[in-house]
Amino acid sequence: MQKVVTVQRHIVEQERLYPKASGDFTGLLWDLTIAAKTISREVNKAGLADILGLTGEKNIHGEEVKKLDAYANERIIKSMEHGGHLCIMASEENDDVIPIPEEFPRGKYVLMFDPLDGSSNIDANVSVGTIFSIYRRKTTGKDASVDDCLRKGTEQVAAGYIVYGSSTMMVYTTGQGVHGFTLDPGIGEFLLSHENIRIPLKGKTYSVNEGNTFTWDEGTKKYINHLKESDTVTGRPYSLRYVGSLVADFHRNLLYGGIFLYPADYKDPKKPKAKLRLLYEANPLAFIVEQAGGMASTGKERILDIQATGLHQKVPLIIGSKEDVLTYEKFFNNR
Ligand code: P6P
Repeated sequence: MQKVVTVQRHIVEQERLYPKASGDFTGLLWDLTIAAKTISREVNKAGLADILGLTGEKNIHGEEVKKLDAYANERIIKSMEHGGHLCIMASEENDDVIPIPEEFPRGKYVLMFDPLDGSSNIDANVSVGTIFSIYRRKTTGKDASVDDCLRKGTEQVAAGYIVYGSSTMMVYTTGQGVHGFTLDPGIGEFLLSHENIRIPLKGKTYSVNEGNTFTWDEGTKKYINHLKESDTVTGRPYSLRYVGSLVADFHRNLLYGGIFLYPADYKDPKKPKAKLRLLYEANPLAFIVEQAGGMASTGKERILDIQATGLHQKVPLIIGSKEDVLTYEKFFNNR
């Protein structure tokens, strides 16, 4: 019988790899799993409860905030702010950083997250997800600041996501490989189901919104056309798989191999416009994919090497199987 390993036990075992670990980090990840279970419960009954539909508010990106977005955001903040593990937080749903209230102890970690990515799909019961990224505090003194958030992705100490789909799965890395846990609703525990995930070197599917083709640069257009020509080895062109929910598209490519692309919009060649956010979408997924043997690039540079200059900074994201991303880079840079 396969050993039953809960995510809590796995985190403790991961902590033992760091002799100097204080347990602070373990507590932080544990608190995050509580928030994940609570959000999963609400997402799974969203169709029944009156939490579908819009709050009537818009977030910093001008996107309609759905009730479940707001609920997930609030849930994570309330679950994380009192544990004494964090010095500051940042969320896709909040314009500015989220300080730790005066009444709670501060810790040495920074948490940035997208509470419910892909939420425009919620009403259609399409998979959505939470994405998180964790750093050690950089500044000193009483209060942390936005400078603790504007980092390079290579400084992350952990990253992960929870995908609320046919089942709820939590996938995370602390730099010791990538591990997946499936929620057993019967016992309310995330159980190890995908130990040491490795992404295939080359995939057979690509994920991109082809409706944006007219906005792409020439290199991207040529790359996508290349994928549609029959492959000399398999004799088959790549298949298009696009959910329109980043976590769902990424998760499928992580397990099966493939490439996800959200290129910049080059309608104005002098001012290319990206959509996905660096700090709480591209960076955490880039950390995960590299730990699984894959690659994440803007087309020009490694995602994890980018020095963040804004909380909600956007970047082009090309992520997945290493050989596929390398081939994209050749087309994008006309090599
Ligand atoms: P488009 C969802 O709103 C999201 O941020 C990601 O989850 C997803 O990958 C992307 O936008 C989809 O964007 O322009 O194809 O609808």
